[in-house]
Amino acid sequence: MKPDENDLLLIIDVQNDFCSDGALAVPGGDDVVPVINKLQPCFRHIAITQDWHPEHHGSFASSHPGKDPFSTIEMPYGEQTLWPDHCIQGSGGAEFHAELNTDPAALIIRKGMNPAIDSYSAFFENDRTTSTGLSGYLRKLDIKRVFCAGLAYDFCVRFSAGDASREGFKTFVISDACRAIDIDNSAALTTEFLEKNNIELITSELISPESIR
Ligand code: VGL
Ligand code: ZN
Repeated sequence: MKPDENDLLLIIDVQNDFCSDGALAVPGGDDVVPVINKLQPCFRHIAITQDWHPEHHGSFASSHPGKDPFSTIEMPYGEQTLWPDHCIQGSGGAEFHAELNTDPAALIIRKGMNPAIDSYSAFFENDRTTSTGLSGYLRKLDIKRVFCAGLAYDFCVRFSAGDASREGFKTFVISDACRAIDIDNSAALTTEFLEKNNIELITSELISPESIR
C-alpha cells in the first residue's frame, strides 16, 4: 500500500506523560516512536495531536474529591474515566517524546483544553459535538484516507479513528505504531469496535517504505 496526496498520517498523543515514567504511562509507549518516525517520509500530509489540559481539568481524579484514578464518573456528556493529572499545558509531561520527529507535520492540534469536557478524539470533544476543526482542514486538503498511530490505542486512537470514519474518511489504524493502556479489557474492546466500524487494522510493513517527500 502506497500512500498518496490524499492520505494523512495522524500521530496521536506521543507525549512524555504517556511514555515511560510519565504520569499516565502507557505500557511500551516509547516503542511507537521509531515506528512512527520511519513512517513519516511515506506521507505527504501529517498532523499531530497533543493532549493539552489546564490544571484541575475535569478528567483528573484529583478534581473529584474521594475519587481514584481509573475509576469512572457520570459527566453531563456521559461516562468519563478519571485519570492521574497528565499533559498539563506547558509542562514537560505535555511535551512530545524527545525522539519523535515533529518536523514534517503541517498541523499540531491541541485538545482537552475545555476544563469541563475531556477530548480523546482529534475530531470532537467527548460530548461528541464540539469540533476541533480537523475535519474541515482535512476536507480542504482533499484528504480521503486517514492512517492513525500513537497513544493510547484504546482511548485517543480509538476515538480518533472512530470519528475519522464517521466523518467519511477511509480509516486505518497501524497496530504496531500504537500501544494500549488496557483497563477493563479496553484493548480487545477497541479491536472489536474498529472491526465493527469498518476501520482497518494494518501493520506498518504494509505501507510502502518509499519516500514521497
Ligand atoms: C489519553 C487518557 C486521557 C490518550 C488522553 O491519549 O489516549 N488517554 N487523556
Ligand atoms: Zn488527557
